[in-house]
Amino acid sequence: PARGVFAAVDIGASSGRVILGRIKDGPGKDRRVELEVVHRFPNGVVELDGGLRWDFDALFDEVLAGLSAAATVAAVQDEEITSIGIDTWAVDYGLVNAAGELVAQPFSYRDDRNHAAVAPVHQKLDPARLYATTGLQFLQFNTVYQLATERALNGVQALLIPDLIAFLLTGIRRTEATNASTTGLFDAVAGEWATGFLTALGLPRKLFPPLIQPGDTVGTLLPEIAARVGLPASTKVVAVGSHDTASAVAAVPAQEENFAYISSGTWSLVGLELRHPVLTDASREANFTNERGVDGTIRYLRNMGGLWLLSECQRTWAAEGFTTELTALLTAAAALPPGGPKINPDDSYFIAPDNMPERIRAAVRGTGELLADDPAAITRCIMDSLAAGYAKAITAAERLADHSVDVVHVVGGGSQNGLLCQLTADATGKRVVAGPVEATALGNVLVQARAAGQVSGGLAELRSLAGGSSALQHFTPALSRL
Ligand code: ADP
Ligand code: LRH
Repeated sequence: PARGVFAAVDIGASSGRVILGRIKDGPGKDRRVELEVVHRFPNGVVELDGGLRWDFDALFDEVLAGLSAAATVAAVQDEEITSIGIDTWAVDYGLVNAAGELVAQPFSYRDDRNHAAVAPVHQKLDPARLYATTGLQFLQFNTVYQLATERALNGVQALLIPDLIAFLLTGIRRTEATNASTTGLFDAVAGEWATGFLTALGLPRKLFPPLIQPGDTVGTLLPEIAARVGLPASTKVVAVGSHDTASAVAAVPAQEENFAYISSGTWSLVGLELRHPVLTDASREANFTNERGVDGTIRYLRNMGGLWLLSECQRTWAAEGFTTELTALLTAAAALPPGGPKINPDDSYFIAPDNMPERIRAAVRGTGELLADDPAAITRCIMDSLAAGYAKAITAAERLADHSVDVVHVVGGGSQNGLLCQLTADATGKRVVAGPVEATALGNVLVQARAAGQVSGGLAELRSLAGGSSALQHFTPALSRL
C-alpha cells in the first residue's frame, strides 16, 4: 500500500503554507519529520466593507490550491495523504448561517471596533471574574469583545478561522479546544465552554459548535471538495492544535522541563508550559494568559508585540523608496551600539497598521528620548525593545508560576533573526536555542501522525522528534561569553 503522509495547512497573519509532512526512519532508531512546502501564499489584513478584515474567500482558494498541489506531489511519490490538519492565528471567527454560508468576510483582530466594546462587556462581567474562570490575558481583540460588536447573532454560528476552513472542507462544525481557549468564553480549569458567560452576555448558547480535541477526527472531505483537489473523499480532516501557537509550542524542541519559549512571528508569544492554570490576581495584573495546549497542557504566556512592528516599518519604508531587505536592515541595526532608546512593544497604540516608523519615534519622544528617522536605528530600537520585553515576561512568568527557567527556545519565522536571539540571550542571561522555523507546521504534522499511529508517546516524544528534525542554533548570554 502507498505510504501515509500528512498535509498541514498553516496560515499565519503574514503568510500561509500547505506542507506535506512525512515520518522518516533515519540511521539506527532515529526518526525524523521531513517537511516539504508545496504551496505558499501571502496574507494580510485588507480594508473591506468599512473595516479591517481578512479576505477569507481568497485564503480558502489558496487552501484548495495547496491541497491540490499536495495531492499531486504525494501521487508522484506513491504516497497517500492520510489526513489534513489546519492551524491559523487565534481569536477571529466567521459567522455562518443555517444554510452553511459565510455571512461576511471575517473581521481582523486589528480592526478598532473592539475598543468600544470592552467597557460594555466589563459592565456585565467584571474583568476579575472573567480572569478567574478563563485565565485569559486582557486583549481588546479577544473574541468575547469582538462578539459584543455584532448586531445579529441569532441564526448564525461563530466558527473560529481553522474551524471555518475545516467546516468548508468537511461540512462538520466543531470548535477545536486550544483555539476555543482564546475566546474569553472558555473555562480554563474545566476545559469546557463557560456557558454562564454566554448567558450573562446575552449570547446564544449554541453560538459555537461543540468542542473537539487535538487528535480527534473532524470528518472526511465533502465529495465536491475531494473532486476539486484530487483527493479521495475518504481523506480525513483531523483536529490539531488549531491555534497556531499551540502547534508551535508542541514542537518546541525542549529536552528538559525548565524551559521557556518564544513563538516569534507577527506576535511574540512568551511563556511556559504548565500542567495547571495560574488564576491569581497577580497573574491577572501581569496580564498573563492561560491558553490550552496540546494534551491538556496550559500555555502560560504573554502575547507581546512582535515582528509586526518591523514588517509594518518595512511596508512604510518600501513605499518611501528605502531598501527594506531584512538581512541588510538587521546587519545595519546590529552595528549600532547597545543602550539605545526603547518602546513598550505591548502598547495597543501599535496594533493598527500604517506609519509605524513615525509611531515608534513618537513613542520614544514620549519617554523623553529621541530616535533618529533612520531604518537602522528604528530596527535596532524594535529589537532592543522586544528583547527587554521578553526578559521581563520570562522573569515574571518564573515568579508567578513558581517555575524556574534554564533555557529559552525561540521558534517560528523570527527564530532566523540572529540579532534578536542574541539580544534575548543577553537580556535574559539565559541560553537561547533557535529553531525550528516551521515549528507550527511541525506541531501540526506531529499531532496528525500520532493520531494515525505513526508516532507514539506524549509531548516529550513529539518534542524529541521535532528537535531531531531541524537544525538548531545556540546563543549564549554576553556575560558568560566574556
Ligand atoms: P506569522 O506566522 O505570524 O505570519 P512567521 O512565523 O511566518 O509569522 O514569521 C514571520 C516573521 O519572521 C517576519 O515578520 C520576519 O520578521 C521574520 N523572518 C522571516 N524570514 C526571516 C529571515 N530570513 N531572517 C530573519 N527574520 C526572518
Ligand atoms: C499568533 C496568534 C497569537 C494570538 C494572535 C491573535 O499567530 O495566534 O497566539 O494571540 O495570533
